[in-house]
Amino acid sequence: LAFGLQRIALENGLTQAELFEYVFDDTVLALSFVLNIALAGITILGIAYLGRNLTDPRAKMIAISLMLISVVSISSYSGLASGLTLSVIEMPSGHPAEGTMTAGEDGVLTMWGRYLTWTFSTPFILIALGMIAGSNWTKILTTVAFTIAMCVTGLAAALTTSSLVMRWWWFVISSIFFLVIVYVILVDWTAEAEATGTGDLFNTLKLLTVVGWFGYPILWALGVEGFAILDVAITSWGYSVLDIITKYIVTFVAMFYVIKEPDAITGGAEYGSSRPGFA
Ligand code: RET
Repeated sequence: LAFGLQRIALENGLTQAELFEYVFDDTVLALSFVLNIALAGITILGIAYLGRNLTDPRAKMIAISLMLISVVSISSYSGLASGLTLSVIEMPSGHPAEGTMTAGEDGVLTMWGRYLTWTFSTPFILIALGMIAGSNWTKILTTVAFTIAMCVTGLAAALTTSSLVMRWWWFVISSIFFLVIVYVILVDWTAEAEATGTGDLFNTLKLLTVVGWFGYPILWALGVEGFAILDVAITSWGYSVLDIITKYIVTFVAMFYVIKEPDAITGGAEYGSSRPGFA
């Protein structure tokens, strides 16, 4: 994978400096990156401040998981803004964006760094959610494995240039993995949160997460990678707005609750409580 990405990064006609310049020539596009760098930074500092008095190990683990979402995010958006994780990629024959030119090169601007870094950020969202629901590690790690699989196959969909059918085939596989996660959240974790006593908080987080996460494949399909109905800057803003909902808003909603009621999120004994006998 690393070699493949390196080849893509090096072999497209544009240099990193040209990509950097291209992004910052388009103020609207550049702002979609810069805003998220700022919000991720504020979120990291906010969690450090809000969580400074936490003592319960489970509550601390949730806070750290929430912080790591933004740690990955600030790196991800820095990669995009610097041009490091962007490429101009030629679409296969039959694709609606076939023959598009970007900065004098054949191809469309592909932000493949997004799909790559979701691999590292989405697991922390699911760890935090699963722990808030009071779930067990089998289920939490199942969703972690499936989100990694979803993001890597999503990356494959974006980078496949050989055939239009194969691009959409990757999209289908990725979507099936996504549905496994949605199932665990809506069925298992909803019931577990009820039993653990975090049902109210979990329902809010569930709504933000499930609705927000469905936005990503929809945007992929409507954007330049899919049917090319939306242009690059709009697609990028779409992802940036979804990220604000699924990362920073989810983080602060969860964090305020965790510091207010650390006892409530410790869960029952059979749900992996950090306090033996607490049910
Ligand atoms: C792709 C395209 C292939 C099909 C599916 C997708 C889903 C992506 C999702 C991303 C969520 C990202 C988050 C990032 C926050 O850091 C890869 C777009 C199903 C659900 C929450």
